[in-house]
Amino acid sequence: MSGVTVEGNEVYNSSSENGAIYLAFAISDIIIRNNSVHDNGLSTSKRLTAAGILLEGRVDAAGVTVNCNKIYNNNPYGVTNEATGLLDAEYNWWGSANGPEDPAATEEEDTEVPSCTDDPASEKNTVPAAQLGDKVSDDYTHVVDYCPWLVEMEEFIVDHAKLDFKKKADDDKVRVQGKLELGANSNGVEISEDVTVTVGPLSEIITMVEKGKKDEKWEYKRPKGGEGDIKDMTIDWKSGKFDIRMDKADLTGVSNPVTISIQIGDDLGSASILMTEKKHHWDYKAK
Ligand SMILES: [Ca+2]
Ligand SMILES: [Ca+2]
Ligand SMILES: [Ca+2]
Repeated sequence: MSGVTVEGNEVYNSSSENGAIYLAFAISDIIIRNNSVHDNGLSTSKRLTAAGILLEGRVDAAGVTVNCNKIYNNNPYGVTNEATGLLDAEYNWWGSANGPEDPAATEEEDTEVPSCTDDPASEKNTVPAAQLGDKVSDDYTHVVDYCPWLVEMEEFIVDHAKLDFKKKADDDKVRVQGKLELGANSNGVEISEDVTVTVGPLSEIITMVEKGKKDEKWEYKRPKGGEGDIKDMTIDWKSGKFDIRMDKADLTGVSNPVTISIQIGDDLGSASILMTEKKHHWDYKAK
């Protein structure tokens, strides 16, 4: 089962003796992204490091990526890499703004992260364990590269959302308006950073440009003839207001409540919105 993308799932309440998501045999080209893997109480009868996501020894760790997932409240481990080599587990939310717990310190330097180094094997999260998220099985030969991790925004509120289901294929429309504010732990945002916008099954990465004075307003406009669902998007940093418009979208498979999120670099704002279902559109207005 190589060449697989595991995306948009909620995985919880597993008591597997391996992993809630378990990768076995010599597989490669596996992308695990935008999933919520949480509250799994794994059995330790077979492995003391059973995990929310576990790579067994034969897997090609370099051929697996685990990014932009929420991995929290998994016991005993959030992510375990039993395979040799480096597992890319950057940009996940670990249930704490301080990142995951990295208990194995053998041969590692006592490096506090972030900022992240280019030597993930030697990184050690030295924040006290009580203030950290899920455990990672990161050691010197079975590396879990978890730095940088996602930091949740202080505020992410959706004021208004509308999904329009059109008859024509790939012509659905989306409008989302709301407010965001970076968290106290954030190291800020840069205009050059990737902005990942997710609305239900739709997810797109864009780069925005400054509009007006520096750090006041960011803007994205789809180029003429350009690809992608997002028609335009603005973030007004003075008021914190954001506005997203999509068209040419395919909302097939959308489920209610709808997850809406904006990720800028390592800063993540996310909300789950229960919408009112009408015949040809879904609506949400904050009270
Ligand atoms: Ca480490
Ligand atoms: Ca890294
Ligand atoms: Ca940042």
